[in-house]
Amino acid sequence: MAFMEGFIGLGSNLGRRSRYLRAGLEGLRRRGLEPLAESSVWETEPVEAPKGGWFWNMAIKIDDPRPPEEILAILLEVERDNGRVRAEPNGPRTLDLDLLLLGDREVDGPELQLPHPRMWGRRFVLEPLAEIAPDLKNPNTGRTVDQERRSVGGSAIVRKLGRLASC
Ligand code: PH2
Ligand code: MG
Ligand code: MG
Repeated sequence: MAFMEGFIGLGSNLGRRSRYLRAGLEGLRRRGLEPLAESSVWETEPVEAPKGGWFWNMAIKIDDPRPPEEILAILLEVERDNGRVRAEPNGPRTLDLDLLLLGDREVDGPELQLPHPRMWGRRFVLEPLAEIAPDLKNPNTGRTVDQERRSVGGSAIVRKLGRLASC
């Protein structure tokens, strides 16, 4: 199995957000998903998640030979280890780990879609991702992450906080 570069979006809007992001990265590392690049942390207004507080979002790059379903299983396990409870759609969460892209893999299943179908319209995904992968292409439009970031609509507020280590 060839190694494939992939990107994971992290989010937290419940409890000590810095703690959950740190614990999430540590959980991924322990399972061999080493973050090869790490964006800043961004504080972001909730989008279609009316019940919770503001999010901390970030993105990381990985390079891994495992199939997407196996990577997804790891993400769900690390979420569960960090107290994630799925009580309702888009409810408040200690830790959300979303596989955004994995090489050129296209997946359209009930549990996993790649590229992540909603990522291109979300500033809370594109701002952090553009820090670590500005030239990556959206296969649907041929536009880069940075171009998509600059033209993404919506008025959701995002604010760059800095590196997780200093948050
Ligand atoms: N995640 C969602 C829904 N809404 N809003 C922000 N700001 N950040 C998120 O990570 C987020 C969201 C579904 O996972
Ligand atoms: Mg999500
Ligand atoms: Mg998720």
